[in-house]
This record gives sequence, C-alpha cells and structure tokens, in this order.
Amino acid sequence: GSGKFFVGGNWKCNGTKDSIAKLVSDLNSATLEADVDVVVSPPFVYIDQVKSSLTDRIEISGQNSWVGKGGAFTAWNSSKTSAASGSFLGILKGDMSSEKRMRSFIGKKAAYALSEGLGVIACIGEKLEEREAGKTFDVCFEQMKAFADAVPSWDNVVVAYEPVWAIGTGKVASPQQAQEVHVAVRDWLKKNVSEEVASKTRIIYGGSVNGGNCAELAKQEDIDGFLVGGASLKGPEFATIVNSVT
Ligand code: G2H
Repeated sequence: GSGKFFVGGNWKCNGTKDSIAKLVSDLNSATLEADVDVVVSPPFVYIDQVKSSLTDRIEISGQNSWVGKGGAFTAWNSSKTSAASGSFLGILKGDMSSEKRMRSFIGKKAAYALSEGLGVIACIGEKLEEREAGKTFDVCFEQMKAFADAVPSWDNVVVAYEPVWAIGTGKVASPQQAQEVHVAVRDWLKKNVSEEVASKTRIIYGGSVNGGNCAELAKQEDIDGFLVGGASLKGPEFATIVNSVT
C-alpha cells in the first residue's frame, strides 16, 4: 500500500445530539492503532458538538461543500464553514459517472477546497449496469480525469473507490474486485499524473465495509484504508476497522 492507512467514517445524515454524544464517548475510549489516519464526518450541524468533545486523535471533516466562495446558495455550506470549525477534509462525491458537467463541478469543488487548505476525499465508482457492461475502468478513469484536470496537487487528496452498487447495500466488493480497481486507478495516476503521485496517493475502499469484512480487504496490496458509512456509527466496530491495518 501507499502511505499511512487512512480510515474515514462518514456519518452521513445520521444522529441526534444524544446519539452523537454516545458515539463520541465510545470513540474517545477506543484504542486506535497509532499508524492510522482517522477522520470522521458528522452532519454539519453537529460539527461544533463533535469538535468540542472528540479526542484530538481523530480529525473532523465536512461531508461536502459549495464549489467556491460562500454566497446565496441555499442549503449549501462553504468549505470555510468546515475549515472554521476545525475540520480539514471534505468528502466530495455525487453522481460523477453520467454527466461531464457534473464531473467538472466536483473537480472544481476539490480544487477550491484544496485552495482553502482543506484535504479532500475524492470519490469515484461505477454503477451496477456499468460494471455489468464491462465499463468499470473507463468510468473510474473518467472520474479520475475530472479531478486530475482540476487539482493543482495531489498532496492532500485521498481517492476513495466506492462502487455505487456496494454503497449502503450490504453488498461488499470482494477483496479481488476492489484490489483490481485500485491497481488500475494507481496505474492511471502513474500514466496520467506521475509515478510519484501514483505511489504516494492513498486509494481507500468504501462500500458496506464492516467489522467482519475489513480484515480480508485490508490485506490487499493496494487498499490503503476505508471509507465507512453504516459501520462508522458504532464506535467499537469502527475501531475494529481502523485497527484492521496490516
Ligand atoms: C459508502 C460507504 C461510505 P456504507 O462507500 O460512504 O457507506 O459503508 O454504508 O456502504
């Protein structure tokens, strides 16, 4: 693998003040491998609560941000909003696969977040029908290109491979399926960006990762960590995933 193992917990649109207080206290008392970068993404409205109660061992991230400077954009948050509350990573995703316009929008978001000093988790991944049509690599490469065209540097970018068919469905990619795409994406970086970026960039896997399947996935050479949704809402299970680094 490349660099430090990286595990992100995307809490998505979950939680109440009370359930988040419990999750934070479980995370605070968990033992986490020293050699792993750990980041959680609470819903924006809870970022302050989490920031004031969560151990410094775990970093905080927003889940998304507006594409540029803030303004009259109803229901969006600016990347400054998450930066000001101490978080540094944005998870940038969306329906990347179909529309070129959408892909370049997400590329611009990544570039803007980086320019504001935030790190970025750049998500890519194919839909089921694209996989079945044998287009997995093409789709992922096109999405990689949207980021590569927009970002001036890959230093603060983590790539997350999240096959759409595995997100929140309980259907996890097999270790071989994930490894195959991770290798192809690393190879794409080598050919289209540079050898150095290819070897340094963490490529993490997301899609129904849990305490039971993380160990096998983590053994794969090119899986450098995980982006975890559902299982990140349970402190002890999330700790198991963090500690699956091999
Ligand atoms: C999707 C993942 C993290 P879940 O990749 O966003 O969610 O683990 O619930 O499939």
